[in-house]
Amino acid sequence: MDTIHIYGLDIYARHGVFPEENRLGQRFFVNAVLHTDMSRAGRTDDLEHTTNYGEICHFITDFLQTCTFRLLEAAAEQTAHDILLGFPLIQKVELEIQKPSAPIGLPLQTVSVRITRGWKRAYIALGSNLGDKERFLREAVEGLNACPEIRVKRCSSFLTTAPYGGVEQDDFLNGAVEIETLLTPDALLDELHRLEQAANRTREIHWGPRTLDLDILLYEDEIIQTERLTVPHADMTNRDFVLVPMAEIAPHTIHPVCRKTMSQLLDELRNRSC
Ligand code: A4P
Ligand code: MG
Repeated sequence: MDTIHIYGLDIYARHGVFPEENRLGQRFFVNAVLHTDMSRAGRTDDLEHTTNYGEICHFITDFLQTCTFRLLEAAAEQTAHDILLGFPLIQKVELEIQKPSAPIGLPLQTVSVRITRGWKRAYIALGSNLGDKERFLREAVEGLNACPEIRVKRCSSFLTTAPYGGVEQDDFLNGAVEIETLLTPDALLDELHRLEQAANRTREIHWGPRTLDLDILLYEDEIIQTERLTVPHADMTNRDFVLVPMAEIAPHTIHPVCRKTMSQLLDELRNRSC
């Protein structure tokens, strides 16, 4: 991806763990690399289609002068987060904050922290088999999009599916969405649980009826195995109600464990069940 580079933005601010640093302030220098697609701006010569680096410099300066952080880590994290939220064309930011006058009692040229943050692509499965199923799915998509740290990019058609998993219950309405998010997988799961609760979801029977079920199918090409989270979703390759909507919105996306595309996985599942 194309990049805009900012070097040595000179900012007088008050970050540090010592009270004198917060009172007196000192100089900080910021370097930033902004990842953004510049081809449209390149073709049209129109500032509308790119991110104005002057605005970004003012934004970083205002932000670091308005807030006071103890740690450079926090200053960098919050600045990167707010750049990504405030400038929608920027997909990824590399940010370095240098503190050349850090009071460590020794001469040093500079000390700095450098972080890389960006929008991550993830896929969420949607399911409902209680009440007004379509409304629950629609509101879930709207609820995801209403979270500032989530952007819904694509939504599959909703399909009616027979219950899977041996519990006798009503048919499901299923779908899948592609999102971009600034949330970590863990924080994304919290957000999905919040939306499930907003739909009055109760957890009574495992695999039983529910107003809304939101599962993380994929998060970039990460493989995650913790107590709370298995990604890719452990059973997705056996479920046509997952693979059909995934093959619709992301046919070429590769499952990071099987190394096969969603279309291939759906074909294989269909051949298995013949
Ligand atoms: N968890 C682990 N990995 C994940 C992940 N990738 N995404 C943990 C979301 N959650 C994940 O889930 C239990 C716990 O799984 C979570 O607290 C989380 O820490 P839950 O939603 O509370 O319980 P559940 O939904 O009863 O269990 P589970 O395993 O999520 O069930 P599934 O797999 O969602 O299956 N038939 C059809 N046709 N359509 C359906 O949508 N859904 C189910 C439920 C059964 N049959 C179905 C359908
Ligand atoms: Mg679930």
